[in-house]
Amino acid sequence: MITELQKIAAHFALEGPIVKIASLGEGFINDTFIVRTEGAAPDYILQRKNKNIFPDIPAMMENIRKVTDHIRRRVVAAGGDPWREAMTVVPTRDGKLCHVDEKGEYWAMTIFIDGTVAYQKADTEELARKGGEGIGKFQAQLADFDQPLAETIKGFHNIRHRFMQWDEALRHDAARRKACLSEEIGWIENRRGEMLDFWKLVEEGTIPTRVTHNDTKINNILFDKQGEVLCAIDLDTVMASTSLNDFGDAIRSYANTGDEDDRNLSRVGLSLGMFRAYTEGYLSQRAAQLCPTEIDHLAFSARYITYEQVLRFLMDYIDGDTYYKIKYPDHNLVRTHAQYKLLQSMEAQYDQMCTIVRLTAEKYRNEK
Ligand code: GN1
Ligand code: MG
Repeated sequence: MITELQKIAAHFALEGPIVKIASLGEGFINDTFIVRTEGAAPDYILQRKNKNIFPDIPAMMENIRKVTDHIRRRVVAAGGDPWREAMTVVPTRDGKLCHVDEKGEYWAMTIFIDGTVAYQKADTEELARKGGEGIGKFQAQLADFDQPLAETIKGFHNIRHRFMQWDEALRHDAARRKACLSEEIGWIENRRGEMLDFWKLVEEGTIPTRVTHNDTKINNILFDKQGEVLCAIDLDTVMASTSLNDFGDAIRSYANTGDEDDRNLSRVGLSLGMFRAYTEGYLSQRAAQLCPTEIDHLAFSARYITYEQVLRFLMDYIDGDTYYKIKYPDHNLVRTHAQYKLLQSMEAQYDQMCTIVRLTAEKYRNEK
């Protein structure tokens, strides 16, 4: 396997000879490796991109290149370190953004940023605040980005599209699991209307479409050893969407007192302290740029994305676990229950969440 990986890595424009390649991380979607090189040359991240999930990987890499180039220019203009505060895509020796191997698998490479820390979970409010600043900064750096971006995954955070997939999944009932899931299916159906009402605001343009990361959980932010944000990573899903989705997805991950797949539901819930901290960090960067309708729906976006995640995990369970990697047979169902518990906790604390957003937005707007 290693020699095969070395052969693949050698297709890219590396600056030094390879010393070692090792597997890295546990993403649900791609396979990730670190390529260590000799001497002063940087190390690299090599990824086999999941072609079942991303139908057009060259277009996805083109998105990533455009966005990271733009961020790099902004970092340089602000006097920052472009090698640490921006991702750098490494092309193949013949100038392509990905390499296709004999088996038809797609590989891509970026420069590995060393001396960094990534967190699976935000343990402190300070960290949540920094993470909010990180995504706020990412969006702010891209506020003047005006190039077209490919839609990497069709309808990714578009609940109307998700309902089409959902209805189809229920019709097929591929794994014959539907009969035992009437309660869980009810959780989805009961909220269909309110989720579509929110999405209509995006469809009609009342909520604007901007450049978004679309997977803003905490482990997609790199911090330096001092705890300062360096940059957002895992840009596979960079697309045009509503900024609110990035906020909501972050809250789903940062403010959960338990794990995404916690079996112990009593651990799962929304921490208002973490919500406040993330909101503070995020709005410190974005309050002046977001329109009033966006601010008004910020708290709802956390419910929207968490609901969507309940739907996606449950739909994958119904489909027979074809999308997310699972570690045990009912992993997707456990994830569904844990995310639903989080959603309920958000619903119960929704008024407080709205108040926090309103007061924080006022504070940062008045500071401007
Ligand atoms: C997937 O692979 P990872 O952990 O970066 C998924 C996200 C989900 C997340 C759930 C392309 O992200 O949308 O929120 O799992 N990414 C894709 O943890 O579907
Ligand atoms: Mg991801």
